[in-house]
Amino acid sequence: MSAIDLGAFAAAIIQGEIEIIDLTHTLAPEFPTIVLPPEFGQSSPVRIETISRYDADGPAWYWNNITLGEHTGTHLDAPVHWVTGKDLPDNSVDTMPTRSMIAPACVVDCSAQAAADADFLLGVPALQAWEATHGTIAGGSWVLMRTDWSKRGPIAFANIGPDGPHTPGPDADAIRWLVEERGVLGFGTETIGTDAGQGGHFNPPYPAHHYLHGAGRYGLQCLANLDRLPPTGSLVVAAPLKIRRGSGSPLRVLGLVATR
Ligand code: 23J
Ligand code: MN
Repeated sequence: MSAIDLGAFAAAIIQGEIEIIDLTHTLAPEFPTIVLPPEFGQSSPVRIETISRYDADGPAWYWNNITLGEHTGTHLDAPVHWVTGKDLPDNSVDTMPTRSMIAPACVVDCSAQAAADADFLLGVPALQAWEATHGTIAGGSWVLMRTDWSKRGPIAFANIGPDGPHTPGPDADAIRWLVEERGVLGFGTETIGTDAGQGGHFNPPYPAHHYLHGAGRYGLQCLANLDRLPPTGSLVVAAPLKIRRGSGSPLRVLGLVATR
């Protein structure tokens, strides 16, 4: 008998004392895929093609072939995704330490600011204000930026203007501070990237990708239901597909929340 009581943990799940919240969007062709400036390569959208459905191609079975970009739907970014993380050890989804696949989460509610300004940027002062209320962000935590972006329809979700996408995200100082001063495991958003829509114009370009992955940390994008997580105290389960040398992966993300 171990001193750590996993039986009590399992019983709490069975009895509904720990709620398991699905932080994942349904993988489907309708869900927006990131669009980069036209001079760059583009992600495949999601395709789901039926092989058979209890028909001549398979009288008793239903199955599909799927086509996915690594960065489609709710997905994880590994350090190798960015040039700053290209030479780090264990930097792809297949070598991600399993220890990093379950971690506590700090949820920063930016929903009001994002509703007022699609280009809202989360900065260090707002993170320090969050800490004054909820306590210091612990090393090894996910920091999840709640914007309620997941509640938008596809057009408003992508929010593409003539000058590119307009979606909220962290500023460069905030991400560097979370990585260097707080030692976070990663940063998660409800939007299509860990960076703001206009993040390609920041210094450095795409600062969340730059700093997170350069330090061996992770990103989560297109999260859902962050409004159902408390600011502190939840656990996030995020285990990517084991794609050989994969830069990222769609995945099921779960939030565990104690109900008493
Ligand atoms: C490639 C280039 C730039 C960006 C991205 C991918 C993502 O947002 C992603 O899904 O990692 S910003
Ligand atoms: Mn990605």
